[in-house]
Amino acid sequence: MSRILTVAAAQLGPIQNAEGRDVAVQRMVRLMERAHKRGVELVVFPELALTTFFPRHYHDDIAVADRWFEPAMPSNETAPLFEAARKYGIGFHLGYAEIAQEADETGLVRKRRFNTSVLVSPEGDILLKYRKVHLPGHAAFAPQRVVQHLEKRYFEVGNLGFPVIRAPMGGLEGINMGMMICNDRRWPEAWRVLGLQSVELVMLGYNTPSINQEAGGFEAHHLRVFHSHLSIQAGAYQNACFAVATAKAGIEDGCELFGHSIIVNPQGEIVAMASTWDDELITADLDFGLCTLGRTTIFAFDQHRRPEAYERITSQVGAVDPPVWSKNSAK
Ligand code: CDT
Repeated sequence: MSRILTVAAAQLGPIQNAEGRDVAVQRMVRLMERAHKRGVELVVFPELALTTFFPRHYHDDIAVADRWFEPAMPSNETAPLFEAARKYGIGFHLGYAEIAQEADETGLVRKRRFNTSVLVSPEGDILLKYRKVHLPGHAAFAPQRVVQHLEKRYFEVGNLGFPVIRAPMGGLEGINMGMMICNDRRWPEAWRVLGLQSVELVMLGYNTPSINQEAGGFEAHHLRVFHSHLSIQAGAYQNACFAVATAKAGIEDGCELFGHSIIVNPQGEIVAMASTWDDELITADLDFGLCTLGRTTIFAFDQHRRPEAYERITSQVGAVDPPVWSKNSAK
C-alpha cells in the first residue's frame, strides 16, 4: 500500500525588527489556512520564524536579546499556530529561539539559549524537538563586517543530537521524521546521523544571506543558492529520504535573504521550488515508497558502510596535514 503525505514548505517573506510576533503568527496562520485548502497535511516553517533574524544585531548585554526568545512553547503569542493545527488537522514544523531553565553539563541549572525547532502534531502535541548543532558566525562584534552573524553569541550548541521520531502524520500510521536547522544542511555528518535512524523526511528551515560576508575571496552571487540546494539534494539522495527546506526570504532589516525554498525527493531531485521572496506555499505529494530503492541498494547502510574506516569523523574536529611523500617513505 502506498504511503503518501502532502507537505508544504511555507516560506516567509521578511520579518522586520520592529514587527511583533503577532504579525508573523498571523501570516503563518494564513499560510496554514491556504495549506489546508490545498490538502496539505504537514507544513514546514523556517528557522527563527517568529522574529527577524536577530543574530545580525549586536547587543553588549545578551539579556537585552531575550525579547527575541520564547520561554515557553506554546505561549499566548504562539497559541494561534497550535489552534490552527487543530482546526485544519495539519502538523507543523516551527523554528524559534528558545530560552530554557535547564542544567548544563556541570549540573548547574541556569538560563540557556538555543536555536530550536519543534515538530507539532495536528492535535497540538510536540512530537520532537531539535536544537541547532552547527552554529555559524562569531561570538564577538566583528567591526569588519557590514552585517553581523552572532549565532555563536546568542546560542549554545544544541544538546539533543539529531533525533528522529516515528509518528503518525496526515493519513499515515508512522513516518520517520527528523530535523536540522540552516547551517546543519551543509554538514554531511548531520544527514548521516539522521540516515542511520532510517529517517524518511528531513525538515529544515533557513535564513541565509545572499551575500557571504565571510568570503575570504570572490564568491559569485549565484553560488549561494547553488551550494544550499547542492547540500540538501546530496543529503536527501545519500540518505534516501525526502527533504523539505524552507527559507525566510527577502530584505529583512536591510539584509537580503535568498529564499529558494525547495522540496527534494530521495533521488535528490527538486520537486518544488519557491519563486518569490515573499510568503509563499510550495507543496508536494511525498510517496515514501520512493525511499526504498536507495536504502535497499546503493545506500543499504548495513551492507556497505565501513565505520572502521571513518574513525576520524568522530575523533577529530579540524583537518590535519597529510604525511609528506618522499622516495624513502614510499611503499
Ligand atoms: N542561519 C544560518 O545558519 N545561516 C548560515 C549562513 C552562513 S554565513 C555566516 C547558512 O549556512 O546558511
